[in-house]
Amino acid sequence: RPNTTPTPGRPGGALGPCPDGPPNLLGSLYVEFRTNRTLQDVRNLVGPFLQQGGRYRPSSCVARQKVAVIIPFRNRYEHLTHWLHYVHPVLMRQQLDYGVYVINQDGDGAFNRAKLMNIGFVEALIEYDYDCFVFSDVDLVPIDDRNLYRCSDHPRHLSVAVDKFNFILPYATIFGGVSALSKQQFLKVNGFSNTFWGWGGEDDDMSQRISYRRMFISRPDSVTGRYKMIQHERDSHNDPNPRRVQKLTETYFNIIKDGLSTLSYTVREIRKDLLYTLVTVDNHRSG
Ligand code: UDH
Ligand code: NGS
Repeated sequence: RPNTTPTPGRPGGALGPCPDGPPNLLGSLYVEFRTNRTLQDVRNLVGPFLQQGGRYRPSSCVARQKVAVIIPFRNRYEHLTHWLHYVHPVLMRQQLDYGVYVINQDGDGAFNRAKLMNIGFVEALIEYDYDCFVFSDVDLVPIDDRNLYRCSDHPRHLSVAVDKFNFILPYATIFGGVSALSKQQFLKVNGFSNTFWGWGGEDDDMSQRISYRRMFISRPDSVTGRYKMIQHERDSHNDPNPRRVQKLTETYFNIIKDGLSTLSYTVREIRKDLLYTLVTVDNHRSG
């Protein structure tokens, strides 16, 4: 019988590939946000397994994918602390070779979630040869670790059953919250639009880019795809964008002229915490 288990001690010292199904998953998880947590608490808990910048790779096998987790961010450290506390251990159990990139919008101009995610894609690739990109809101924590943070044959929507929507997908084409695209898939759609300032629509624009480029949205089932959202009020400088619905009628014509190909920004600072890489950027409102 062929030996299919990955063996650390292969001839020449080379590690075997990790199994397709990670063996140490727990399934459904208990998650709560009442406990006060500090970044130092989380460093003490998961830090010993990480490299600076929130980097990890399994020690016993070669990960199947190199995954950059990109979080669009401004002024949400309390949420980030919960996220790091819960999600690092999940990603470790999933045996990913991964890094966490928090893309922090500098200043108090209108927030631009999608542009920050484009910036995360570019900045992560400068650092390492990632082949998969998971884009995650900072307030969404998976409550089932079988929801693998990796890429598939088609762009994948991971946050399909969120508690705030009573664990039901609100509409069929939704692509917000947490999503995963391979490098190839992301390049094929020219990334996200850079021109959605304020709340709403940027994820629907991506959903349309995906279908215009003849791809589909793949999803886990609604048990595996469960999430808890950290409750919060609307942030300042992120009011609903009054142009968002009109803009969605223009996606088809804008794919090639608005996205990675036209991305313009200035990196203000890159700081390595043990738990994440913080990239603070000026995202050029005129761009
Ligand atoms: N984000 C920040 N800082 C901001 C705005 C947004 O970090 O100031 C990021 C963060 O990752 C967040 C994501 O962008 O998870 C999406 O923004 P959001 O949480 O504002 O979007 P959501 O649709 O909430 O979750 C909209 C406001 C709902 C108000 C409900 C009041 N009861
Ligand atoms: C849609 C928004 C999306 C948003 C989704 C869920 O209406 O950007 O609601 O939002 N599209 C438009 O506004 C065009 S949520 O309830 O999670 O805040 O992701």
